[in-house]
Amino acid sequence: FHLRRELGKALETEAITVYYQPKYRTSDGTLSGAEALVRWHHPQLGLITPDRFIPLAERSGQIDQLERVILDNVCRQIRDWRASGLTAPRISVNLSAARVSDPQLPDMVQRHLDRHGIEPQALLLEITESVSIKGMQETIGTLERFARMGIDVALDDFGTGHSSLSYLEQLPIQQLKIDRSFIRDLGPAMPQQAAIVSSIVTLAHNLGLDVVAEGVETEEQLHYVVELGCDEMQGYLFSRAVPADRFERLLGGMRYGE
Ligand code: G
Ligand code: G
Ligand code: MN
Ligand code: NA
Repeated sequence: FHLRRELGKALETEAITVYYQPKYRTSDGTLSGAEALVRWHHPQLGLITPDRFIPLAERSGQIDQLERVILDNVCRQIRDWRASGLTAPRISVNLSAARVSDPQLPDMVQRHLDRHGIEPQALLLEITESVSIKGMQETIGTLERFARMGIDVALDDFGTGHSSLSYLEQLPIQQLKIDRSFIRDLGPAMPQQAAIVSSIVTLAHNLGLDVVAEGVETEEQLHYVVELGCDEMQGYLFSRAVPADRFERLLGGMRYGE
């Protein structure tokens, strides 16, 4: 298979779909949002995960089109949920690091919101720490546009990049997602790990940012992220990313564990 050509075909059809992974408030276990995670259903190859095709799309120049398809999918889904009487929580959409410095991006997002009659606050955008230093001024400009539009931005995978602290100070963002590698090792055997997470939470809160713990897989990790003051949490302990029709079942106001 020529994956690039196959992706081109997929972008013209219904083969690209979006799964949703729920996020919960640590304070009361209620649903706070969901992260949109793209999936590609190939007729012969089966389910292809984004680690395989996002980098490909970035190299091949198909990322713009892929991003439009994902945003259209998410905005349409929010509209459909509302039409059937469901209240969708805020949906986080990942933006490719390669695209964040693009000055056209805010207009593209606004067009999708308008097309489906969705207000900007229904979305949250996730950017990764690997946004290039080279495009830093452009990135700041783009994020300021999003802020004026009323769309919050999260810094994803926090702690894995190289310039975390200078980014935090410069980027106009509202949320910080602690990378799952920090959550994985939380436990009595590794008190240093709790110290690191605790420091990140304090730093973020002092900067006025909300903190999301990613990759919570065990009850013990859950205990730690609550104790350490994270505001929201997400991970396999609660749910993997699931198709929209399965995510819908969570929209009735249920708490984790109920
Ligand atoms: O969904 P999964 O856990 O397999 O995601 C693997 C990687 O692909 C993660 O780094 C995730 O951020 C990225 N990814 C998933 N969905 C999207 C998307 O819609 N856009 C972008 N740019 N990246 C995504
Ligand atoms: O890079 P980003 O943080 O957007 O990546 C999200 C990825 O993390 C998705 O591939 C998603 O499936 C994965 N993920 C979500 N929760 C967990 C978890 O609890 N454990 C692990 N190992 N991966 C997770
Ligand atoms: Mn993410
Ligand atoms: Na992440």
